[in-house]
Amino acid sequence: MAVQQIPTMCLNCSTVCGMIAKVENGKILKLEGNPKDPNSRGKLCAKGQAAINMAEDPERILYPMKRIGPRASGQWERISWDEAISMIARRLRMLREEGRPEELVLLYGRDRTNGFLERFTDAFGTPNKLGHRGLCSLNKRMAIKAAIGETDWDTPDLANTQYILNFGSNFYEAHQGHVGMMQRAAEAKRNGAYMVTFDVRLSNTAARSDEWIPIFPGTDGLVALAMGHVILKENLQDTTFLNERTNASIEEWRKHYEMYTPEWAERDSGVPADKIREIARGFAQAAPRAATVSNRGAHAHENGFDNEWAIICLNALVGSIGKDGGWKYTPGDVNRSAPQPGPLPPKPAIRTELSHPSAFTFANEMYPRAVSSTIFPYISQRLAKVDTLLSYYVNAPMSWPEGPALARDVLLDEELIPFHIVIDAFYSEMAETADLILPDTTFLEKWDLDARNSHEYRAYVGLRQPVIPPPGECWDIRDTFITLAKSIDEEMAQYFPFEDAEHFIREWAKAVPGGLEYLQKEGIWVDSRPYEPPSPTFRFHLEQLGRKPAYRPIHRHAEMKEDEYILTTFKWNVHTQSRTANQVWLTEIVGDNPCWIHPQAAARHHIQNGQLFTIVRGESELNVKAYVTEAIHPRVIAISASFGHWQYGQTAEGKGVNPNSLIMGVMDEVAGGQSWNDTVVTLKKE
Ligand SMILES: Nc1nc2c(c(=O)[nH]1)N[C@H]1C(S)=C(S)[C@@H](COP(=O)(O)OP(=O)(O)OC[C@H]3O[C@@H](n4cnc5c(=O)[nH]c(N)nc54)[C@H](O)[C@@H]3O)O[C@H]1N2
Ligand SMILES: Nc1nc2c(c(=O)[nH]1)N[C@H]1C(S)=C(S)[C@@H](COP(=O)(O)OP(=O)(O)OC[C@H]3O[C@@H](n4cnc5c(=O)[nH]c(N)nc54)[C@H](O)[C@@H]3O)O[C@H]1N2
Ligand code: SF4
Ligand SMILES: [Mo]
Repeated sequence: MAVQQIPTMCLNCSTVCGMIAKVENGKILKLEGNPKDPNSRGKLCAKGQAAINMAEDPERILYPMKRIGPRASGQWERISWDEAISMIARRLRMLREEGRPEELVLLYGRDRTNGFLERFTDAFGTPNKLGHRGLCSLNKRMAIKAAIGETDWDTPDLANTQYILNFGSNFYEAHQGHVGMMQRAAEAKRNGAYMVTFDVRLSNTAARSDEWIPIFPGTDGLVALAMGHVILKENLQDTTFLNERTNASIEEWRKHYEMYTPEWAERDSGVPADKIREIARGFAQAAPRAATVSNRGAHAHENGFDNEWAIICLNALVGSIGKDGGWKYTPGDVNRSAPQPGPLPPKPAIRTELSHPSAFTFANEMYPRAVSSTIFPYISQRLAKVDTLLSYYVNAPMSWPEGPALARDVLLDEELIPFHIVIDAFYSEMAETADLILPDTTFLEKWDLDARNSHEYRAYVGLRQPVIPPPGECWDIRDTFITLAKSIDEEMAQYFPFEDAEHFIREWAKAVPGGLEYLQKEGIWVDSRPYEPPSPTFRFHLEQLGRKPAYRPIHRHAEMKEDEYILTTFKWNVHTQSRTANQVWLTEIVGDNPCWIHPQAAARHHIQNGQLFTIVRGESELNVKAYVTEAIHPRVIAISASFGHWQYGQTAEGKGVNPNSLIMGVMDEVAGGQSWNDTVVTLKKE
């Protein structure tokens, strides 16, 4: 049989690059980029290419399994899908009949089913659909919402810019869409663009910048405010934009920035005042071809919302918002170009402490159901009542703050969580804690429509389709939910009038010219019309908060002693969250996560490169291997995500450490996003 070329979309991370699978006799020979993808333009990263390892993983879950020993004892019995579905349907029907649908809680990760999970929870009547958002980009999205009223990612026009001012984004390795961003930034640099990166580490993005500026954690917002101060002091602002396109006058802007002097910023951030002046001038002079890029380095802090908001304001100050080469916004939700097939269930009216935590009224109003890292602390404090936890594509014991301790303890407690269903493709640390495991297809065996915010500023829709048949009895998640909904009751079934996943996608794809046939052949449909950019009034003053972006110092940092350090965490270019550690080709490139430590700190504690030492935070301790390097701020130590699995398969097991045992669950009090980069620790050498 000839080699088939089947287009699909990668999901080895949530950048979702267009992909072409070369398949022969049901076996993938190679995965390549799809040149029709407007963002990735035919390129895949190493993780995309290694996804063959994921599909062919010999340790995949192949059948539904029921627990027969205590939780996490690893004792399972294979059952049939019929038995699994009727067991779940019985339990869920009971919750609905007894009028407590909210006791079904869905927890999910970076799944990209684009609305289908919500269809199920809405139809069921539970508002408790909690995702990764609170761990991930919540502070950033809330700031974008504050500034321009939208919640998706910003899409700076990197290809046409002259100045890239990067606060804590590692977009040569991670961000959301590095394959597209890196290409455009490299193009801009070839055309003479200047690039400055603030990062506590010399990331690969910092290394490819004209300047790397090591900054003290959590002070990016202060530096941005000080840059604004310089721009206004030296009259470098776009007065027309400020007066006509923002909800404050130039006088109000000036008044607000008056106190944020570069000298103050230098004291807290360690960035010299003159350097702040120089960058502010360079950025303003390049405007409107000047844009900020920012991500978790700037906003995954307890003051992250304000940091991000202050950074976005720099673009308003120089009038680069919506301009070619400036800071732009495009919606990334595929449902905007291709609405889901109906009938759609109504949104549940009920609110719970999980769906709308009362400590986060502003977040609930701006971005409902996005604060999610509350789930384990709230369940353990009995602020939330759960009967059934349904987990999909998420590995909380690995990836959540205090995951190996708090999340795992809660998951093992049958009183707190009486019934736990895990839908996974692998025996993860989450699956380990389940009562029932349902085998999912990997993304190379499943259906979806997907898209991201477009770097070409044109709407597009891509198809994810099975390129190989699923092994064993793995089911596409849509088949699982369609079958389940029909088994629960008539009322639920009415919102799932589809025979199977393929039928659903065929209906959905009718929203695209040429429908499913076109997408199956080309992989991606690109709208020929350029995207109409929104031009909302830029909000510098936010009514709901009654204030403008501010600097909120992090007290636990201000009070740090000399022998204390800030533990930070980051992502490798060749790994994704908790999902790639069992992919052999990737672990051959990076198969460990030693702790980055500056030579000054290492010398102080008599730690040598490659030696073991202990990181201590309260009662928690973690033994790590030192990677002594000048490529990190002297007051910071850094451990990457993705390692330290105790399940997940033989390749993953025993590799590296999990920093989340040390990282506490602390949220930005305004926006509710987890502060990943603020944990204060001490070091111990035996
Ligand atoms: N230390 C540290 N921790 C972090 C971060 C960090 O930078 N450092 N980043 C945070 C961020 S930004 C995020 S978004 C979260 C994400 O954290 P996770 O919840 O880990 O993210 P996901 O990658 O969505 O979920 C991965 C899990 O889904 C399961 N899985 C993998 N493939 C499949 C599949 O084909 N089907 C199904 N059903 N399941 C599958 C596996 O159990 C895998 O472990 O992590 C956060 N945690
Ligand atoms: N390769 C890869 N790509 C991914 C993912 C992945 O797991 N792997 N996950 C995807 C997801 S879910 C997300 S949310 C994005 C995240 O994308 P990014 O936010 O770009 O990545 P991170 O590594 O979380 O954090 C970025 C940088 O912040 C730095 N940093 C820490 N503290 C500070 C600080 O106080 N100030 C500054 N300026 N920098 C600081 C870290 O050293 C790190 O280099 O990536 C997405 N893409
Ligand atoms: S960035 Fe890499 S892993 Fe992520 S979707 Fe694109 S090719 Fe796949
Ligand atoms: Mo994320």
